[in-house]
Amino acid sequence: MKVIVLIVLIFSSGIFSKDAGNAIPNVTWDISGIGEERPLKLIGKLFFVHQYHLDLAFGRVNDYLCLFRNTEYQKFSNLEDGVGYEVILDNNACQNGEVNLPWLVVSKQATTSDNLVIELSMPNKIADARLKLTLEEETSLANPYGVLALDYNYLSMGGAPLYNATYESSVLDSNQVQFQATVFLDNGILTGTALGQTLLFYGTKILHNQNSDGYGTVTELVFAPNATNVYANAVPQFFPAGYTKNYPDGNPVNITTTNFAYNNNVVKYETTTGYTGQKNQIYNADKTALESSSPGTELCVSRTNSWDYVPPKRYGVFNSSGDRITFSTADITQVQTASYNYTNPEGNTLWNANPKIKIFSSSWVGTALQCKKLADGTSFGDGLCPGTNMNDPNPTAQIVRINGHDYQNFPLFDVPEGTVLTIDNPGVDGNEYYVRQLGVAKVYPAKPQGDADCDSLTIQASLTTPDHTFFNYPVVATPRTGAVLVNKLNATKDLFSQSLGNYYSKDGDADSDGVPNYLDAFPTDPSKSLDADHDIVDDAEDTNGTTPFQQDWTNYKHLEKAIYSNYLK
Ligand SMILES: [Ca+2]
Ligand SMILES: [Ca+2]
Ligand SMILES: [Ca+2]
Ligand SMILES: [Ca+2]
Repeated sequence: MKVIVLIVLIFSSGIFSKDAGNAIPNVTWDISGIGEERPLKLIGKLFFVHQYHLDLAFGRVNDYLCLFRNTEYQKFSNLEDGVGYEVILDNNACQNGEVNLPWLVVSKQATTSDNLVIELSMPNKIADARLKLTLEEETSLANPYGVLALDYNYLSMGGAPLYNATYESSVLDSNQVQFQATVFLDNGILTGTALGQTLLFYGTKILHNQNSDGYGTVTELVFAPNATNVYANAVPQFFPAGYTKNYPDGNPVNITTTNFAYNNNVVKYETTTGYTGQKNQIYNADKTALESSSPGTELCVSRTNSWDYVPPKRYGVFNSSGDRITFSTADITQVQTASYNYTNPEGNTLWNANPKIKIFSSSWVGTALQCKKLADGTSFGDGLCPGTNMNDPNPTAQIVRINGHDYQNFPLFDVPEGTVLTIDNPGVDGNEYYVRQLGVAKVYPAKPQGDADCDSLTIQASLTTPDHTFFNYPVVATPRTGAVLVNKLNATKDLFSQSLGNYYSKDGDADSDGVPNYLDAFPTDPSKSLDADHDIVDDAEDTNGTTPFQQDWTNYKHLEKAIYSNYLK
């Protein structure tokens, strides 16, 4: 049988925290009384990479292959036609958002020389994820990309596309490995805001020299149909009369092209803004000039030993009912504040004498910003990086190079998971909010100037990246299943407690009703065994139908339209 062995690609998984270790103050909140259906319990954690253009080029496919690997497919391949099995995976361990529901798995491989084909699906009340992996050649040290196709289609149950990705790798006649990917993402699923406002499209191509190094290009198109395009006046040649802003053929509000080169140890990259053709610049220490050493546009990061932090807008703030709070403002004078017992070893001058956390919205929690070294997260000075200021449009975006090392503004500290904040504003004084870390970003360590690995790499001209017609949209049918056969989630230690680590043997019959566990949707109830649509209501009692939801992407393929391509790269 073909097995999914290495999952190397560019970045290795594994996350470790650099949390300052400050004690959680005054945790009086008891979440055990909050129902499992409340958002506090249901919303899963998401994982990001700080250098996110590179992550979209490589990283997510690692995370999905990790899910496939953990299904124990070797044991349960080739069940009857139309029959799959249920697994509960530790999604967080694969850097995926946590859910407490079973994945439905169908694994097939006719003979050891045939392709291994595995489908994952997860119908639920909110959204429906379907993944299909076709593994033709296993990954190896020579070719960490293998020869495979992986598709991920994620719809809301209303049918709106939320996320769509296709990854394909092949070996070219030149013996180079080609890896291509397209990703579509509604940014609302990251920010928790309304869907359809910001749509992201990424196209990636990588050429890998077997047993060696490689290079590639990531194109990012940001579509925001309702937003003002700041470039429309600055570079009017890109915005002819009557231009639209719709995905995929309208004018994006922003376009970037990231070119990179890598070896086993490091990735070197630079980013070009598509409407101006300008490369992103790194500033010198006092920001009086652009950095001139070692092209002041090139960054270089290690592929291992990431550190992590929680971006300010990636929290979840919940009230005592377990719902997200509805308060929202971007106005610093309108925020709600809570006193917070935090030691300030850096003496951060932006952190006032009576330290308070600022709550802007249900996802945005502000601590002070602090200049930190991209190599390891250590602080520089006692506030913002030299030359940056809070009035910048995005004070966390600029990279400043000081004595050959790269620095950026990060949150001074992460508010720990499970912190209860007590609001001290007049009028709402005493309200208690529960804070979760819903997004964790991994920072790959920047290498210092003069690093030999970095200096050995040369960034190549942009490759042509695939457009939206690259998506495959495979039909992944919801299989018939029964009891959970694999359970990787020992959930006693976190918010997701429903699965309790329980699973059943495939051919046993726990309730002696004559239906083996793998076909028994109610393995402990001898009067029930069938649940065709996986809504946990027995077929005989199911009043809202028993036909499984089937995804339909017909209206979202946009194959009659080209993707916007009139930009500089
Ligand atoms: Ca049974
Ligand atoms: Ca039963
Ligand atoms: Ca049912
Ligand atoms: Ca039903």
